[in-house]
Amino acid sequence: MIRLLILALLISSTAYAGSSRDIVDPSQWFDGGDIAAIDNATELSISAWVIHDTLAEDDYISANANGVTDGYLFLRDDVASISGRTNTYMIFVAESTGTSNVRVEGASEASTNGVWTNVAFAYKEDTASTGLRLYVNGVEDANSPVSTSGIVGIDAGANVFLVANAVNSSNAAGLDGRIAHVQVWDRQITANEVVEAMRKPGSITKNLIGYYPMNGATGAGETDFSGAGNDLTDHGTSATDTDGPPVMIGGS
Ligand SMILES: [Ca+2]
Ligand SMILES: [Ca+2]
Ligand SMILES: [Ca+2]
Repeated sequence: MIRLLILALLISSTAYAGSSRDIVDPSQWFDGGDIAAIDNATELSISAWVIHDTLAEDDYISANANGVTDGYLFLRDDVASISGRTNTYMIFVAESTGTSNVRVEGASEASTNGVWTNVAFAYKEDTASTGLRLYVNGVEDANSPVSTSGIVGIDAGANVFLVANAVNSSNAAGLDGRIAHVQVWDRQITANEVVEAMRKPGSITKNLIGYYPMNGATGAGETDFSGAGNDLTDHGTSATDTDGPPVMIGGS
């Protein structure tokens, strides 16, 4: 009985990695520089845990874009521009070689405030039916997937990889809330991998080109734990928060 109790305590003590960055827009965000692996990606996936402090505005999770003409934008969208659905997530991809773009606008009320939520997209260029997928808390959105046929290349040129912002300058569409365990792959990860990466960040290592627990000190940037060396630079002075999402880290 005592042995079981100790085991339970050990498991519970390792099951929650309590840290995140508490970000206030418009003046706090991160950039990872101009990453060739993203510009040249034919496939790309990103997973992040987020909390939104307000539902009154957009909150960018990540972007590497030249406006709306090249690259990708990944955000909490207060009102989706085509469907009109509200309080949702959106992944938008615009090809670099032409003028086509594709998006998934999620279901209304997919995004709530004050609750840890895992959001992920998985993209593969020029792929009929299944080229772009959106997941919320490990479940594919009802409006996903969509075709990426004819979409080739996402190179946004010298524009940098951003976390918690849409552009590399002060922006109210940046994230107002908390963010943790941002993971980036230059591969379209599978539905099972989305769930695995949500529960055990850092565990899906194939093609992982950025992993940011977001547990760094205020002002110190964020180390890339993927091994690819794509560290993030701090903009503003977002606070370190001891609250983190319900994930398992390390040997648990
Ligand atoms: Ca373009
Ligand atoms: Ca770039
Ligand atoms: Ca915002």
